Amino acid sequence: MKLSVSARAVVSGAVATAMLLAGGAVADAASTPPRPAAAPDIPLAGVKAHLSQLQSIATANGGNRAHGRPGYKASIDHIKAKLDAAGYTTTVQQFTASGRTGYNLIADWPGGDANQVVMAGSHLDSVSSGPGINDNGSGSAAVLETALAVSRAQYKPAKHLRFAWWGAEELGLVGSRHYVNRLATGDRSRIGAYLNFDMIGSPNPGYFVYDDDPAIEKTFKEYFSGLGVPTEIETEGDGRSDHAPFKSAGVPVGGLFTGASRTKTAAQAAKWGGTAGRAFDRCYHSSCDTTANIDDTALDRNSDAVAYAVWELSE
Ligand code: DTR
Ligand code: CA
Ligand code: ZN
Ligand code: ZN
Repeated sequence: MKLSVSARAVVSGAVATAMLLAGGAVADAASTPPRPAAAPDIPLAGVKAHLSQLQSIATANGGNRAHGRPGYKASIDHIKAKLDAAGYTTTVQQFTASGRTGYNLIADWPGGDANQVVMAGSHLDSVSSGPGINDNGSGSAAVLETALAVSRAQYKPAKHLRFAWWGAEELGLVGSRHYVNRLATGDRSRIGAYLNFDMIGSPNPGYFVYDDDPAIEKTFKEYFSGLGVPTEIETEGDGRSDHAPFKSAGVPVGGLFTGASRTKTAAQAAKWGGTAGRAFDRCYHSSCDTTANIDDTALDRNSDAVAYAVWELSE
């Protein structure tokens, strides 16, 4: 999906070309500084390939990717290998929850100002009752494909980029809280933004933006208004995902969500399509949260919005 920013870049490029063809001088570089590279269009096929791999991991490991189960560690190993091959510096952070070892995966993109860190994260664990493809393969896959797009573009943002996949969210935000609690005070204050993606491909989707840090919220809203897609403020569960520990520590947070067990209203179906009177995700925390439980359009739009925000907030 094309963005207003890239559209502007195309227009200004066309104007510069026209001026050159006409023999006129190109506008003074000091008065028209070049815009930083626009965010790429994240390929839906890439995001869906990650979801298929997470589904296969669950299927091979008793049908889930839950904390303390083999499918969780296999998910971590799988994502880590892709990030390592793409040039990330990865760290696996261990913790204990309910008597079992849990893991967070942190991936730093080398470069950028270490005093200004932009983070994007998603929980990678499922509940034990299913493979967790919308909750939260969707966020995990979109964040992974955005990280890989950073590498493909060899993006050199002014700020430092860090991506994270959290363990044991389903046990009560255990992994993300562990990470935040372990950060030195100085490192905490260096994180200028934490973006959270938990359930962004719901089969009967809504387009919800967290009503939190104003600059982050504005960035997401700007992306969706460029697509002509109306958004609503997320109200299904303030503080029910991994942004909460960051917010409590004073880090500016934001994120996206397409809805869980709450029912889509007639007004919401009128503006977004889908089925009124039905849950946004009827397979929430169930065995049917498989690769069939994804709306491709919602997953594509939200994945593109992840990349848009990462690019816009880090330049
Ligand atoms: N934390 C989720 C589900 C969830 C419910 N409401 C919200 C709002 C924003 C993000 C996520 C959620 C889970 O993992 O079950
Ligand atoms: Ca896309
Ligand atoms: Zn969940
Ligand atoms: Zn979740």
